[in-house]
Amino acid sequence: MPTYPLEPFRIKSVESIRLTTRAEREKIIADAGYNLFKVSAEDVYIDLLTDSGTGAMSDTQWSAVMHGDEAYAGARSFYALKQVVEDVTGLPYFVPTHQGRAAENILFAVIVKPGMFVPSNQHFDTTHANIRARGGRPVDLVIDAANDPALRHPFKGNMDIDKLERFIASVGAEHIPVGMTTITNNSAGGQPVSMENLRQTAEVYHRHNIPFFVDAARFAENAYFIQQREPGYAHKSIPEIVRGQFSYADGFTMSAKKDAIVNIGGLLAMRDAKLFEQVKNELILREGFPTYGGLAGRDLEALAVGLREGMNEEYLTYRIAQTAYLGERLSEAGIPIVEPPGGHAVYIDAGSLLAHIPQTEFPAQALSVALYVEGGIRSVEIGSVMFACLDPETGVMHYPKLELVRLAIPRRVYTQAHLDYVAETCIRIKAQRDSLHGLRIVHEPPLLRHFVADFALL
Ligand code: P70
Repeated sequence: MPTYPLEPFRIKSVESIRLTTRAEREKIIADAGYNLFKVSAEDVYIDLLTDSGTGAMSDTQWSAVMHGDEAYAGARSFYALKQVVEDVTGLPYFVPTHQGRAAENILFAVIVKPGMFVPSNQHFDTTHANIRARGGRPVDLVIDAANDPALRHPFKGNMDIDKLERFIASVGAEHIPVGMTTITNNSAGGQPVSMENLRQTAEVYHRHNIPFFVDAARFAENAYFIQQREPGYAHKSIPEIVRGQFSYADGFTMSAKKDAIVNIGGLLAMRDAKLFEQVKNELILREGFPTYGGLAGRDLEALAVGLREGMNEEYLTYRIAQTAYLGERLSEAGIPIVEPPGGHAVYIDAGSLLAHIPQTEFPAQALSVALYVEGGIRSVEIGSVMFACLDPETGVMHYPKLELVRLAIPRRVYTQAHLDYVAETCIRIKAQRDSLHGLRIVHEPPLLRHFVADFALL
């Protein structure tokens, strides 16, 4: 039996949750067009839709909120955040944004022109869509191991350096305004990227004069995996490893709603002073004055505290072990998951669990609907609903390699009993998996369809 880690905190404030009946849930999900994003949070018992903005802030963060300086320009809270961003990342220029996708929007608005390519290990959904929204082409060059859910690899999020070299040679560096890497890789299991791989990726980009930006949403969890798994890092502190990760980057986008444990916030940072000028102009147009971005002064304060708290080693030890606990409970019951369990989430390999449902009928969506009906658990599909897309040039539909259901664990929110309930619900679904059917889409928008599409059961 896997062991549950000891929590390095106690609970000061609680929020009620309610378990509905199965009959209620069947009606709720049908009314929501079988799309979990359209279900009211009140009708969800355990909400594993996302680890984004759903964490429990600490008493230190809540007290920082009261110190928020709401001045339009030059607020004290901005300077508090500036100090922390410089200390934690070492990058000299940054702007706050209201969340990660706003940072992406500003960066790509300034540097991506139609027809250009932006390679990464693997872009997540909003990054993918923001590149496409500017007429650019996102390209994923993760190592092949990432596409084999059962394979255990310590750094399954790594960029494939040979693929990257070949890709740059084939399209020409002049058509690549920026190269990226996502830490950890959220599209395929929340898997980490090694320090060595970050170094090599930076070396390749820089040899071709391509600026290297990190998508740093889960920078602290990635650093913890480096400490635990990469030779030479066991005795280094998390802040040292974090600085090391950022030392290779020319900039980063960050959704601070993840590892910085705030309910709203993002960052866009860079080393280049000229780029910073362009970014500030775009920011003023879209988000707000550069000392607040799209945030209130109190949000800046909570973020300044959260950036450091997210790197606390006792917290990270608990956090990663909590995810591993859920992953191990599922694997020992024979439920296929992306191995090893990732940082922020356990990803069920729905393509293999529901092998009787073809990719065109969305097996991972079918599983996420079943989790809701069976147990009031909300998960998210990371498969063809999220990532299948029509190639605008060839008219051919591209399907992702994996059909996953992600159980994302909000930070400092759920207990062992909650996760045991999740595991037991998954086990009951496995026992009746042959009775599950696929779905078809009855309505969808052109970009980021998973958020709003309607489905019908087949
Ligand atoms: C998630 C959320 C957001 C994200 C990310 C990476 C690596 C940028 C962003 C955008 C999105 C989501 C997905 C499914 C359900 C709910 C929410 N990821 N880069 O849960 O940041 O959301 O702040 O604009 O993971 O993984 P932001």
